[in-house]
Amino acid sequence: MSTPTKTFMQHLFQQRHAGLIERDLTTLLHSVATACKAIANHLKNGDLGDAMGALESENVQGETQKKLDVIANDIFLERCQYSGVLAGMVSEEMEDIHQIPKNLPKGRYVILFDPLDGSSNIDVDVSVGSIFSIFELPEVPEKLTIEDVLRKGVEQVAAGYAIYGPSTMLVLSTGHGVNAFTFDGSIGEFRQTHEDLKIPADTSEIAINASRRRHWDESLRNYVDDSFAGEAGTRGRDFNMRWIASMVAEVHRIMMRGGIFIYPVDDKNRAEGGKLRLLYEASPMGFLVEQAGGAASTGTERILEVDPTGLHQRVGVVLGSANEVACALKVS
Ligand code: P6P
Repeated sequence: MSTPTKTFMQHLFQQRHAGLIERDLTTLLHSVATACKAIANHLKNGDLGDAMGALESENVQGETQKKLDVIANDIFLERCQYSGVLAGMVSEEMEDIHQIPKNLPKGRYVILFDPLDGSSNIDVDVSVGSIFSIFELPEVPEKLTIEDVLRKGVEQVAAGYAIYGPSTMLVLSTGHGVNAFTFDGSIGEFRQTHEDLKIPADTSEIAINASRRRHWDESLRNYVDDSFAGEAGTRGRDFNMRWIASMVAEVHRIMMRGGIFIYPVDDKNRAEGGKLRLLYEASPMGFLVEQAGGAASTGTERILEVDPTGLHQRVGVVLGSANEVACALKVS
């Protein structure tokens, strides 16, 4: 009989036994995996279930909430706050820090998450995902404060995402490389399918919303125009473009085969600081990309070195294949 692939939990147990991660982080990541399974279960029924469509409400970002945005957020809260290892939680869908209910034990970890990224794609059955970032505090706080959670990305102890696509996958780094797991419905567990993912340093695949070209800074326009000029242009080779409007799907493609993803600060979003959120989108994705040998910049600085100023702060994002990110920034 061939050796069965490790489950997600067996992978975590191995890292714990090797002294790479703490027991409580294993507990938290188990809760996260359970939340992702539950969200995947809601998504797979599509319009056959009762979770599709939009609500009247808007989230803290001023975006129309999908029913599944709220359902996914509630699942993350429910599954993770009982873990007994959290000091509190931060979500794209909630304005303020979610304090752990007084009747539940607390711990030294903080999780910041986007429960359902790319949810505008749900109604058209395009891949969406959940993104999470985890920090460890020096001690269990009486009450989790903003100062506790405004931490640089370099301080993350773990980050990952689930992608709900043709298969449901969980991609995780605890600071020791990046590993990927595919959900196996026959046992109800994620099983390891990719070990120590590495992003190729070069690519010819650019993910950018080209409809915003008129808002870009000149240097970015020059980089994209040079690249799209193809073999006859200064780059001397043809490039391809992708845009799924789901960051998790773009980053997953880059994790699997390389590429560059760009959502820059531009004239239209400059007042907000950009489009993508630092703490629960850019920072965890930047951590994963760097752990896989890629690069992750705001366009002006390393994402993981940004000193956060707010829970829902936005930044520019240029991440992926290291040599291509350098090329895009050099032109900048
Ligand atoms: P646009 C989804 O709403 C998201 O936050 C990212 O997942 C995605 O990359 C981006 O916004 C898409 O933005 O402006 O193309 O709709």
